[in-house]
Amino acid sequence: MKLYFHPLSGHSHRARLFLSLIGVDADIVEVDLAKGEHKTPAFLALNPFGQVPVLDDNGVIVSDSTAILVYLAKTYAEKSWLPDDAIGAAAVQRWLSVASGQIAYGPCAARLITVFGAKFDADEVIARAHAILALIDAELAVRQWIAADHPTIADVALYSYIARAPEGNVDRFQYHNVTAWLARIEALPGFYPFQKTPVGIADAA
Ligand SMILES: N[C@@H](CCC(=O)N[C@@H](CS)C(=O)NCC(=O)O)C(=O)O
Repeated sequence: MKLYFHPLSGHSHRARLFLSLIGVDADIVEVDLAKGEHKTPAFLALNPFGQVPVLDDNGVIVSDSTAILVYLAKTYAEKSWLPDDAIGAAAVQRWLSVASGQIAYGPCAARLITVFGAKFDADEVIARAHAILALIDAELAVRQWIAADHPTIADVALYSYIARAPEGNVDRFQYHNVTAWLARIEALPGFYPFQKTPVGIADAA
């Protein structure tokens, strides 16, 4: 199995974190985004969207971080990571949508400004980040994990960009339930950290 990956990509980190949590080995293939390797014909043949991450499981090609989490959960993980029943699966999907929506347009976008020089309106994306963090903080006031009474791929999908939100000048330290939940994820056996970048506000949790 191969994971096409970039070390500063939170989308890539989600996939790598889950592989590690479920104890599945993969060859990590670093894609040089700065050199445009993700837009070469060879890479576009793997993922026409020209983005990392991409998983190649012995010829089964899966792109998109949350699709990769679903594929890995269904193929290699205990069912608890992605429950089969309608209510449990819908609860997880609810938060995978947030990972691809409000998180991508909030804390992920804020970090793209400071880490990759993206030309977004910082005030706008930081405000979006606070809106979704406040909502998640309220959800976590009444339970330990975001989509169930145990960890699921929804927690994995949300983790990376929330953990590194301060790099995008998003002060997440006021969200105490979020801080406790991040620590619970970091305490899971097999946790794999997301590389830090020395930008944004100090990591003073
Ligand atoms: N929806 C995709 C988004 C992936 C994504 O935005 N990847 C970024 C790196 S974090 C990328 O490859 N950007 C290069 C580009 O879009 O040209 C996913 O969840 O995997």
